[in-house]
Amino acid sequence: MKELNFGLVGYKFMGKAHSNALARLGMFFDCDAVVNKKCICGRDEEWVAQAAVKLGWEGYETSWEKLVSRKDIDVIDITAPSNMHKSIAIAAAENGKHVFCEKPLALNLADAREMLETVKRAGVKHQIGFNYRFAPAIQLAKQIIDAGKLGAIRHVRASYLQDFITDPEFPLVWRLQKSICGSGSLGDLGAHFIDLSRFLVGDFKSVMGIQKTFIKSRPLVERMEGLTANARADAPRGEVDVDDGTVFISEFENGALGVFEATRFSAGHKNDLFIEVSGDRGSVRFSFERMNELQFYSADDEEGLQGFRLIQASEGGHPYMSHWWPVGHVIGYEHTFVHEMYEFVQAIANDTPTCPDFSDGVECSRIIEAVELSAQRRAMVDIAAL
Ligand code: SOE
Repeated sequence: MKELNFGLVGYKFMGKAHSNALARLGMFFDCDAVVNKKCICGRDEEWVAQAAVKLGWEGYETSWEKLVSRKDIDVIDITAPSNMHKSIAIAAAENGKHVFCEKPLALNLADAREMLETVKRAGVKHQIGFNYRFAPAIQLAKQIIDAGKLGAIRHVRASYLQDFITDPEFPLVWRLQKSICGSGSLGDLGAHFIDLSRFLVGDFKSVMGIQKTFIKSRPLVERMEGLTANARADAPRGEVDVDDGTVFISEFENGALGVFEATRFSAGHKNDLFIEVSGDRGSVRFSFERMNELQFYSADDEEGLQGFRLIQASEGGHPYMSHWWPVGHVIGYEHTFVHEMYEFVQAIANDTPTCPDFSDGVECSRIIEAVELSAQRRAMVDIAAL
């Protein structure tokens, strides 16, 4: 059987999620290629050496340039901060490696487009980490919509709410610095519901948004792990130059209307991704905090018995579930990463298209940039103009 040697760049939050996904793949899925966790890469030798052992990688590198040029590596998986995506992805593709890249694809639309052009020219497979597409309940929502059960789609409403930076003394982590992350709550959180909306409903036509930075300066960070971080008591402060919160409205190519909210200032909401799609014959509702469930309303149900029904979307032959536990044994956040990796590995092994690929990353960056532009101009922006 074909073997695929992976090289992973990054070993923190997303590095862990991807390492776990690759480790679970062979255990639970019958893939058409064997995945080898060949080499993990990070700048700090002490930390990356520890990560290699803990996350189960055969070896490590401290230079991504070296990693992407290694002959024994077939796939480069990028989980480093966003400002690293472009150089690594382009170098990887030019070295003939298939590329998986975390979202958002790049710091801006121009860079995202350059990445797409490069992977296409190189003829390598490319995929972007919109992991929430791979929750079985979202896949079920897609099946329901594609089967026409909602009728004509009229509305999308989505929000992604977190609260990890509400404390003004929370440090200036890389997610709050434009030169490293490109965009704040919109690019980090909004990217997910922009992608889900495109997946479920179709392309955006126009957008109009407002963005706000509530806390404009924060102490410089000493250490960060996942979404927690600390700063020294006497730490100097730096400027926050991305949005803490963004709201926007949109029109879709199919005529539907959208309402969206991304923020890290919604106290009490830890990782609350919500999306609802309404048509003239029904609605579907998904909340990540109850990710094994999908709510579905159908106007075709018998009169007097109509109402939202709660579907346990991790039963009944729902997408991906037959690979896991006996019926009724629910799954979690980390499984979405296993599912996306499964699709990526199968696409490489069988030379079939990947999805979502870098063109979906470009489309997402296009909408992010359109929302930013509209917030600056205080006006509606047509997506076609970008
Ligand atoms: C941080 O806000 C973050 O980890 C995002 O970067 C992820 O994409 C999201 O899934 C969870 O929150």
